[in-house]
Amino acid sequence: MTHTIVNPADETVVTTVAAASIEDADAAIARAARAQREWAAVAPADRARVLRRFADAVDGAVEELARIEVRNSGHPIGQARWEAGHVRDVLEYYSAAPERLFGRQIPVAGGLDVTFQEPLGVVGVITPWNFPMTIASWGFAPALAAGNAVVLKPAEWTPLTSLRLAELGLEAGVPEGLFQVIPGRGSVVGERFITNETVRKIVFTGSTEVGKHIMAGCADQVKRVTLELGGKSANIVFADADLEKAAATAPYGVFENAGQDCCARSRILVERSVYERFMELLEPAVQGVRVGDPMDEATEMGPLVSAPHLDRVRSFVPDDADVAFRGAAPAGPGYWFAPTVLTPARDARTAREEIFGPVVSVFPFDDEADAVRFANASEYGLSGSIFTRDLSRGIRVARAVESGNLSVNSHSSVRYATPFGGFKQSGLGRELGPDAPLAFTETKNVFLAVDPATPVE
Ligand code: TAP
Repeated sequence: MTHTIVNPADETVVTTVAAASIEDADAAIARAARAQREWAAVAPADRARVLRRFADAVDGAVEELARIEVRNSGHPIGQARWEAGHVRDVLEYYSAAPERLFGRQIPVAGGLDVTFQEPLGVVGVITPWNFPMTIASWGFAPALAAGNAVVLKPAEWTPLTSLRLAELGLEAGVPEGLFQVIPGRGSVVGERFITNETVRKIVFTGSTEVGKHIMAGCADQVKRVTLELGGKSANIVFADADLEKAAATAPYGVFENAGQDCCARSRILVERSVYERFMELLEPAVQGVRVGDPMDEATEMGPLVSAPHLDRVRSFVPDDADVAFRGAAPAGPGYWFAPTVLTPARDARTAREEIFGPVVSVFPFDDEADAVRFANASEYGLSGSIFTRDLSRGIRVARAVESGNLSVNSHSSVRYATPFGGFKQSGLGRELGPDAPLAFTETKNVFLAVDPATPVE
């Protein structure tokens, strides 16, 4: 079986990719298990060296990877270059980990007690289509650094950069079989990661629905799992904020990657006393978002990833939707959807469900308590922003919002050196940051009995 890859900007066929069967997945997992045993025995400094060479190979291929992502996913070229550079940075960051996976020495009676961080074995990474290569690297880089092998199943729509990354790894000296990309259907290859006992952990990024299914399936073998799922994050703008800055940046907090971002601030909460003024400032900011050809260096937003996804996003904006204003989008072929600002009721479907497209809803709020209550009135809790000039309020609200990644007076979410993940149904566990390799290890405790010393006179 094959899968046809379509360029979302013009609907031309890019290539076809063979879809793996259950047997293919099993064979890859068996190869990974063999490679892992040898990798775990490689000296830490040598493992580190291989990862640094892998990072160098990615660095040399930033432009190539970016151009692949533009054709496969429709990402603007500037954004795609950032993504490829981020993969390099993630590899570089975790190349330090093999030599720093410290155990502990714990004082006990009768001997010496030490802990070891042992690799899990084979790790299955399942990625979504929205940020194919960056999210892949959050799984494979720390997993390899901790001594594991990785089998990676990319989303069917967007396998191309992951396939190229596996080739770059091999060219850089990653041992054969240690990092394999297995394109195929979620219901075939992804399911096999759940049922194959050699896979000891699944790192899944995707929808909450599939995440719950994977978690339930993993329970059968008590398989380890990390989940990065959906979001419906709030951007809270207080009356004392720099309103010009808040309005100018709000579109980029939600429309980046055409809103196909789990961290999209898709609910803007504005203090009632400045609501009208904020909307006046937001309109030109939304209309100023440059939507168009992803290969144009000036483009800020490209198309949606696929025709089915375009249909899904459209379903949230029917003809009678409360549209306040819209930006522009090209006509003609491609899966285009103009940035759209809605003013729905707080309990509307658009206010509650993740749209994963360039659609944002704006709501007035009365005071700090009301803002926090509404921000938290969601089953999700992934990210969010707070705009205020009051430092104490910024800290208070950041502590009160039930979310894994918050930023005050900016929309920053992802840095490879800081932990990333969700509260509530946005996920389980954390990726990135200094502790990520530990999530790919088991702690082993070893006690060595020491004969008591003969008393010295
Ligand atoms: P999903 O439909 O959940 O797909 C994600 C991945 O899971 C794909 O590779 C998919 O394969 C695979 N899959 C589907 N069914 C499976 C099964 N039964 N067993 C194992 N794997 C299976 O999500 P999506 O539509 O690609 O991505 C959008 C969602 O991801 C959004 O909800 C978004 O919020 C979330 N997301 C979250 C984050 C973080 S970090 N929290 C980051 C990005 C995206 P196929 O491609 O073959 O369907």
